[in-house]
Amino acid sequence: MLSPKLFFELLVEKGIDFFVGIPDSILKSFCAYITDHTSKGSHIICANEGTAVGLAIGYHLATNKVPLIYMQNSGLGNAVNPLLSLVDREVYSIPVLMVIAWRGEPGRKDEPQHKKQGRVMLALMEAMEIPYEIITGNPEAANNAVQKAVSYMKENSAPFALVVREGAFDSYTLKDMQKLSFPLTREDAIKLIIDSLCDEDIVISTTGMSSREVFEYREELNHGHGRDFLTVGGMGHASQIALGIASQKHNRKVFCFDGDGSVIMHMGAMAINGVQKCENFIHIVINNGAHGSVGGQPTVGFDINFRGVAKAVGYKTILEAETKEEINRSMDVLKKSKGPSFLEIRVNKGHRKDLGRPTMTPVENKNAFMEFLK
Ligand SMILES: Cc1ncc(C[n+]2csc(CCOP(=O)(O)OP(=O)(O)O)c2C)c(N)n1
Repeated sequence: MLSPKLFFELLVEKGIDFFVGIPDSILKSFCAYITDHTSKGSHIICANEGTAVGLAIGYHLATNKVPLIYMQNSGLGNAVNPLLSLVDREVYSIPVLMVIAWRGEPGRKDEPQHKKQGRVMLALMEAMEIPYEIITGNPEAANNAVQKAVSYMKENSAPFALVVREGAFDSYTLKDMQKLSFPLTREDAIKLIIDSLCDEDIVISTTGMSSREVFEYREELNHGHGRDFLTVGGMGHASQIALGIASQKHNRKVFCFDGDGSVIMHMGAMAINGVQKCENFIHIVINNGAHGSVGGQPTVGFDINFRGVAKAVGYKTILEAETKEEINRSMDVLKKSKGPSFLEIRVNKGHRKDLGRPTMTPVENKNAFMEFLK
């Protein structure tokens, strides 16, 4: 296996010492190593993979050096536009080194939302005419791949990708882990909210552990799974899915369980949520200040004022909670008030080690959910 330290040093040796991206579980150890071994200004965890490309372009323009952009392959979609319409050789011809985690690689077990993306991943790179090497965990091969990437970028002033296989990196645990002391975890908060919902209430949950926790709690309660739409992929889009439903089902309350990282990823959605004035739309952001589902890398969730944003864009009822009592009180208010409403719940990082995964397929989930909406 490849040591994150060795890989990091290989890059730095070649003058690549500016890192931007969005964390991912396959790159967990590499991301953690970067976080622990770079100064604040040389590692920026971005809003989404597209904005990461923007930052990388700016860095190159200012320094004439090659930036590194890391991402999960599901984030490639966010990055395609700036890659093809700015970075590309036929436009500004910017050398950037992409490190892309290969979820859903054919032949490996993975979740439904990763399978297609994993299968078409290399074809996508080829269609974009971005050359790549695969990082398997063999240190010598990694060295050669980095060497090849650097030579290519130098000669062509164009992007190159290193596609990282699951299990390629040795484990490295984030040292710079911010300790939080909120009374609840995300799962505690989710359970309290679900306990206070009525039978007809609609739930849209965000990508990652949130949806898995919703699924497990419904299982435990014997509620079936029709009341929830699990946004298993498409990180950052849960609130717009919720808004789309709320705008058509005026007599049902629609609760979106969002994450800080997910909201930040497509924060513009909040502006649309605020301005649409859907009275039955309730946006609950469970803020743990981290990309908790993929290794706990920080977000700017505790550095920004989510409630201030909600107010500025026109949400009507805006609440915050940390304790069980505050959540219960907030839910009582939300049930009575006219939306769009916003509740921020601050929680600790972390999840149960034995947390399962949805046992229904996405299509089964969709069918049960559409039946519930009727
Ligand atoms: C476009 C895209 N980029 C990256 C990922 C990988 N990913 C899955 S969950 C997650 C973190 C979500 O963070 P947040 O919304 O704060 O929720 P938390 O996991 O902390 O509960 C990330 C980065 C993804 N699924 N899709």
